[in-house]
Amino acid sequence: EAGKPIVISTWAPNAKANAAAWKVLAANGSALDACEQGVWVPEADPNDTSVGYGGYPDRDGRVTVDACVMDENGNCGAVMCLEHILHPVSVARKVMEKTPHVQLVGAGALQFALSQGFEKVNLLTPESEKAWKNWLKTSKYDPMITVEERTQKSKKMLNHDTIGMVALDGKGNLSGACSTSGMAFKMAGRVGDSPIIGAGLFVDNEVGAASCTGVGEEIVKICGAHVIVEMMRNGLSPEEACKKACERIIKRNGLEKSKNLQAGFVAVNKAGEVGGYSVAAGFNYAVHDANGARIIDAKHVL
Ligand code: SD4
Repeated sequence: EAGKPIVISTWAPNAKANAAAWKVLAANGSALDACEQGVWVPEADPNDTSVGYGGYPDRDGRVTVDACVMDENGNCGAVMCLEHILHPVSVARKVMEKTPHVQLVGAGALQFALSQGFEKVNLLTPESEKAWKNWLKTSKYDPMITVEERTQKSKKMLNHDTIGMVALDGKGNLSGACSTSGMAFKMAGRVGDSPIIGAGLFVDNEVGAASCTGVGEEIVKICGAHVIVEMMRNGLSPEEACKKACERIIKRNGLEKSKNLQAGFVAVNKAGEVGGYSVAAGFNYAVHDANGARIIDAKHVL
């Protein structure tokens, strides 16, 4: 059947994550396993400064990570503001599978991870520490630097490459995962959309799945991923649904303020159709299916 299996992720560099996910899907593995193993790739990549190892720290110099998973039965798990763990997505999965809870944060999340055999590691690379020390000179929090045009100006890709991945497997089941180190130089304790079920990720096995990237505060305010799945339920295509979510963000903020923010969404439906959309120019996404891998420049509202 065309369109199945298929995986879609936020941002072009996550084509590498899709390739890992595709291996699982092509071997008739589950969408959940595919998404977990796909997300491992940027989590371990020191050059991805928005996810896991090598992620930019908060303003106090601590790398804190957020991740979640959701499966075809509507089960979900999340960790927030977790330190010292290389694969937060897998801790999120353990929260889903081994605890009566959905979300664990901070010290409790770390305690749980260690109890499950995860190793304590240092996620701050010398490069990210250097970027932080450089940032300290001005200490100006700038969540606006999220699109490639603007990052070219500043010559630094600050809040880029968070992974939101959703997949449809060979059995026709949907799952997803999302992982990030959050906005660079955020306040200590800050959590964005990425580990929030309904905001950074949502899966409904009857309809579709969605995930996203961008200024998390804006995505939380519209329940981004959930609203996209509900709009697909009402008949919109993945691309149309992602566009509507962008329009909601713009409507809330007004045109002027919206020009300074970015949010990018990706979605897949039960038929294996995929799509994405962003508020501003500069967002792209990666797709992998039986026809191979491709990068798509998302349409944007502004
Ligand atoms: C957050 N949505 O923590 C994330 C940031 C992000 O690429 O997507 N960066 O708000």
